[in-house]
Amino acid sequence: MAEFQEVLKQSALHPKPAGLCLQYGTAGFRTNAKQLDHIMFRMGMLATLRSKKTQATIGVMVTASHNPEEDNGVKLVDPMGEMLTPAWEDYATQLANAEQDDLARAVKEVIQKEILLNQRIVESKLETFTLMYLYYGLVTTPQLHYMVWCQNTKGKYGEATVEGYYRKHCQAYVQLTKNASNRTDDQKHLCVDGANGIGALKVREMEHHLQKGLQISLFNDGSKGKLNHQCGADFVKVQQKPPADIEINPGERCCSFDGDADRIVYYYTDSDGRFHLLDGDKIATLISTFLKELLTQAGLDLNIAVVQTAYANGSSTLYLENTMKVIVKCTKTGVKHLHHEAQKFDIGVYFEANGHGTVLFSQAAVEKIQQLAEDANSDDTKKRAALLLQSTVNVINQTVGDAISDMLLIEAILAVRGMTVQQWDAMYTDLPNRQLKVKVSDRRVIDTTDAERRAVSPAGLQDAIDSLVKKYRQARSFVRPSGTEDVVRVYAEAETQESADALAHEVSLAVY
Ligand code: NG1
Ligand code: ZN
Repeated sequence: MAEFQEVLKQSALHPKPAGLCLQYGTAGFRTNAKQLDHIMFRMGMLATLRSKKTQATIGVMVTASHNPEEDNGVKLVDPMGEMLTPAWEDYATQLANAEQDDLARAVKEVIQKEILLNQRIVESKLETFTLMYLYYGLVTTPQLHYMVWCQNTKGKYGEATVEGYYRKHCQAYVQLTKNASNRTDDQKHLCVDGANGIGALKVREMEHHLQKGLQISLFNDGSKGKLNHQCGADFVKVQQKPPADIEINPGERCCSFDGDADRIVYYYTDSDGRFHLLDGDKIATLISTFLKELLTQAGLDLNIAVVQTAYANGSSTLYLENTMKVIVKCTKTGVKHLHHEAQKFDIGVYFEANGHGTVLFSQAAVEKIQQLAEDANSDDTKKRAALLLQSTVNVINQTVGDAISDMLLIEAILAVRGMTVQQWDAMYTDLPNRQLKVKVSDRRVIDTTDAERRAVSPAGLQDAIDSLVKKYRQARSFVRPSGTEDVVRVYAEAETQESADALAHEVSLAVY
């Protein structure tokens, strides 16, 4: 395999620890940074091959998202800004785990299966696989997804620069909030916890584009604390408390990003010091309610669905189905599953309870909205609704969940509807819930079905969960192996916090 001499020489400089086996999961590769040198090199190779296959720009994102500072990770972004297609996730795993003397074969297999069919061509062209690359430096994960999409649509969606990203999203925010009258400084004020990650830097960079339409107090901006340590969206969601070292005044609207700014959760404390979390489910409810109202005002016949996972609070699902009367779908955990389901509707709002999510508008929906916005004969109410819908399409990052663009949309909705965070919170009351992690010797023995809501193996586990759930009112519980950590996750909700805690604990014991 003379044609691989250079690749093999370079790869030997990034040796794979013997026996180490990693899998490309829902979050790409993610583990302690010390174990990832060979992975970074090999994912560079795979990105080149993927770019050759698709004849398009591919993104490579290096991040460990909400994980602790000592971790790192890498994932590839496909041409339309979406997650890497499943068949290529397998190639990623194969390349990652090939020993050095088997690497040439693993690379060749991808080339033969996906790019060139003729063996002779393989041998003559391999050395010409060069990579043209653009280095964006420090950006949020959603900014990279956005730029990949812009690159591949030749600027139709927006300009493929960080400045282009700010302009597009902030202009839409300014347009939307023009419809909010007499906002006080208090209403414009928002506390943002940047998780000591990239989102903090980018919010600072973006602020002047908002034309004073949002006044941000930034915490955990990376100047002293550790990345994701006692702060950030994951900490706030799982611990159900505000980030440490933040002074929050009662009633003040706050939000937390995760380390790479693709998740967001909101919260406030009330006058009794009680903490109120507004997670991905509350965000999806706020957004879908707003969109449904606008569709009604515009007289547009477009279907709208909310896509959730098993982690969605039971109250949110009931509220959406029974009160809001929107279609609700449940998929497996992992944004690619939610994204895929949301694409089936005119408007698909998808959010994981942890705050990762966005809104997708079909091409047909965008065209209908545009037509109405430009229709000289439509009445004022219809036209206003169509213009608001149009700005909503532009404020949201449709490639992937994006803390910054979600924040802009949420802030704009609250402003347009003249709604406080307390009124938003009061849309429905969350059932108390608890999430736990259980360490087991092999988490893969747990297999699930029904969008992960029921365990099919090991035998007897689901029966045990069912009988525990029966002990409590309004209770629900499920277990699933994590795709990003070596643990089994346990979720429980019930009428009271004590019951949810007890149920989660008892189910954890059943998992051992
Ligand atoms: P795992 O570790 O498979 O539970 C976590 C999140 C997912 C998703 C991925 C990717 C929960 C319960 N799980 O997956 O929703 O965001 O990380 O980052 O929040
Ligand atoms: Zn993230």
